[in-house]
Amino acid sequence: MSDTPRLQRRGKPPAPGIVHLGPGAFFRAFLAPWTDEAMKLAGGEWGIVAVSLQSSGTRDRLAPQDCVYTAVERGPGGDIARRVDAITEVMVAPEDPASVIAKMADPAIRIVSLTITEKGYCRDPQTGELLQDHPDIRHDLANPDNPVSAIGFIVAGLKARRERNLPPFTVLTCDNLPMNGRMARKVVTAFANEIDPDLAGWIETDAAFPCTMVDRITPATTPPDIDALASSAGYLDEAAVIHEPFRQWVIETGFTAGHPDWATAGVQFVSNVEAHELMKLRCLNGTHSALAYLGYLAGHETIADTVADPPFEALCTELWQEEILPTLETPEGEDLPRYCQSLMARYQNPSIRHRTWQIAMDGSQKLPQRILGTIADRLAQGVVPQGLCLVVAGWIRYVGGQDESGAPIDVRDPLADSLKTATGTDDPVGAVLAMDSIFEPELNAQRAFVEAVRAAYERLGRDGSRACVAALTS
Ligand code: CS2
Repeated sequence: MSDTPRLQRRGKPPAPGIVHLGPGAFFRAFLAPWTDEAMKLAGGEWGIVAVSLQSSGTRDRLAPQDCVYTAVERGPGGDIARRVDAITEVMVAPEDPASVIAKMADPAIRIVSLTITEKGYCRDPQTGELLQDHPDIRHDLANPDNPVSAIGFIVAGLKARRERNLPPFTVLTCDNLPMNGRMARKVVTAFANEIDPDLAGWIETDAAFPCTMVDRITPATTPPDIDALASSAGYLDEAAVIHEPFRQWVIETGFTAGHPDWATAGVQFVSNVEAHELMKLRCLNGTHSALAYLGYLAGHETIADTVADPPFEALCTELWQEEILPTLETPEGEDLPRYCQSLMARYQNPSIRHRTWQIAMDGSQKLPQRILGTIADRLAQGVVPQGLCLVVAGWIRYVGGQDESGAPIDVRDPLADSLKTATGTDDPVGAVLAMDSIFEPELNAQRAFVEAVRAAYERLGRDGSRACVAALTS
């Protein structure tokens, strides 16, 4: 494809209004196209300055094409490619942190949005408290004007705005965490309090952290995806992203200084997003993680492959009907059984190759909100949710680092080392469940839960994942 011309911008880029931290594939398949559409439909100066907190890869791919790229919607019937013009610039924070802070303190910037994944918040996954001894947080508390973490940058940007008598920007988190805005407010304020309690007070009273529910399945882009786009579109786009047709974004109202007219492009604004978030985290992300661990162990590469195997399709139905839906309130405008049916259709989309390995990453950060809260609620209703206990056992097998054929698993998780050590002891289940940054002590104190996970772990070792799933759903 070396002679294919590179994608180029037509016309002028929009004026910036947003700084976005974490410009990975999900951002490029979701927030950026949605903002692009809102500007194209309703106007407004909401161009996005994208900031990579770690590597220069995204900048190196986007800069040679004027920050324009293609979002490819991949439905069962084929692809629809759309150009996204909303990104104005990509900055690489470690190369020049002061310029990133200066950009956040620019009066034109009214929103700082985030897709930094669960672990980017440097919080205890179970309590939500800021991890003061996280290496990045320790670094940033000692060097607040030269930060490395998203939290350090947000506080430095807010501090610079306060010094310039500017209103704070709105912090808009778009990560899959329950009450993600409240959680971001908590870690940002805790950090600010360590360096300047007055600043923390100003953030507490004046800044806005709306909660959001975000949803669009976005598998990692592969080199064949880039080649296929080059053949069909006639240009090379190294920053292209692939996504499913479905998307849903529910945002709480209350921004400090306005926002793009996202509603024109189909975003829902509500006064409280909690019921939507729980529905999505428990129904979608909960079964996604279930399919990721149990599917991977059974040798399935993608979600579509996994649900094409009948016991795994039945597993989802069982989890939704018997274990998850009884813990949920119906959010306004939703129908839970219909929502779950539509999830199954999305998982079955054969054109989306969403790898079980990709979803299995960072389980220590994901399990509490996807699986463990549901288990706790179901136990409180007097029922031991055997399916979700099997998922926890599957995850413990997975982080043990060996699949059912004896091959090593490339486990990616901030707690991978501790998990590996725990699974190597005489009592792997007991040792993992004792990790109190993941498991609430109240949950561990419930004998029925511990016994169910232990029994499922034994069965998985003896019979294998597929047989365990088949036995559960027969
Ligand atoms: C997935 C999510 O990778 C994962 O953990 O469960 O990224 C999922 O695809 C999105 O939340 C869908 O909106």
